[in-house]
Amino acid sequence: MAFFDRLKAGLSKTRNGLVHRASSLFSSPINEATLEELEEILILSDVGPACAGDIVSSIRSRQSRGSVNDLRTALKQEILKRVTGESGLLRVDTPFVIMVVGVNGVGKTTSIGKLARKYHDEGLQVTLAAGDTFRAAAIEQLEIWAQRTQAQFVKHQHGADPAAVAYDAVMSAQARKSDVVIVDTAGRLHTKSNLMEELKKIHRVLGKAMPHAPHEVLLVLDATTGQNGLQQAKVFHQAIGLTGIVLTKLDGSAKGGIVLAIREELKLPVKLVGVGEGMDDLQDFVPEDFVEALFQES
Ligand SMILES: Nc1nc2c(ncn2[C@@H]2O[C@H](COP(=O)(O)OP(=O)(O)OP(=O)(O)O)[C@@H](O)[C@H]2O)c(=O)[nH]1
Ligand SMILES: [Mg+2]
Repeated sequence: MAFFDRLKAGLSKTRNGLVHRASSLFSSPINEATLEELEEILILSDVGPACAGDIVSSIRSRQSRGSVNDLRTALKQEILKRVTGESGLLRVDTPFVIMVVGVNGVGKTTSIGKLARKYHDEGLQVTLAAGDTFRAAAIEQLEIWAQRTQAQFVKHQHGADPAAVAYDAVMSAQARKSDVVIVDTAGRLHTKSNLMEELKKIHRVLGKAMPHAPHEVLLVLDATTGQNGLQQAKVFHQAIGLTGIVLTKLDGSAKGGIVLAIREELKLPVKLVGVGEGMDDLQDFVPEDFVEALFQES
């Protein structure tokens, strides 16, 4: 299946909850009742109350200026306006160092595997760092991905200091002229301050291993958690300074509207989206494609 079709399939639940639910409004006259209903639908798809209110008031004022022809187009434009911006990861240095963080089970390791595969397909040499030294079998899980994607693999034993693993990975990547280093980390609750300190240390040590590293600090968010993910993101962002979001499990979620809330409330770009469990189910977040896929019928 082509990339766009995967995205479209992955967004089907969000499309049902948002665009399909709103479709009865598209053919009715635009008045206060219609706009109120639209606002409710937007809130239900997790764009966040502030953003929903903002979209509706923008359509209302455009309407009063006579610049709205149909509601469907106006909504599409308002959504696009709010997700436009950079997409994907821009490699700025060699090795390009990516640190991946997030709460338990959101899809960090899987996304790293998919990303390694993507870089491998582009002809780049990748080094994976087994920075989750905490969870049983986490090292082995990443090692399997390294084998599948022909990546170099750097590990210490279970229970070792993850910062040391991260440091070694950058050293090893420099020695072997790897293009990309991706550092896995253990899942952690943002409310556990000692675990957040550990992340700060990994971040600091990467900077010692190489100036400007890590170049990307990606927080993986599970789209099915919707608005709850925002609070996680705020705490991670405060602790280590995120550069972007990887939004996974969009395929299992009707809460894809969270993309808008992330942009509006956190001012962080969604850089990659996960739309399934397969190797090819991680894509650069392309705003125009996202909106097109969301609105495309059948
Ligand atoms: N449907 C779907 N499943 C996904 C996606 N991304 C990851 N998963 C699944 O989510 C589950 C957890 O993935 P992991 O990559 O192990 O998550 P993690 O964040 O590394 O977990 P911990 O290391 O335990 O914190 C796996 O079953 C993945 O296949 C996605 O985009 N869509
Ligand atoms: Mg993991």
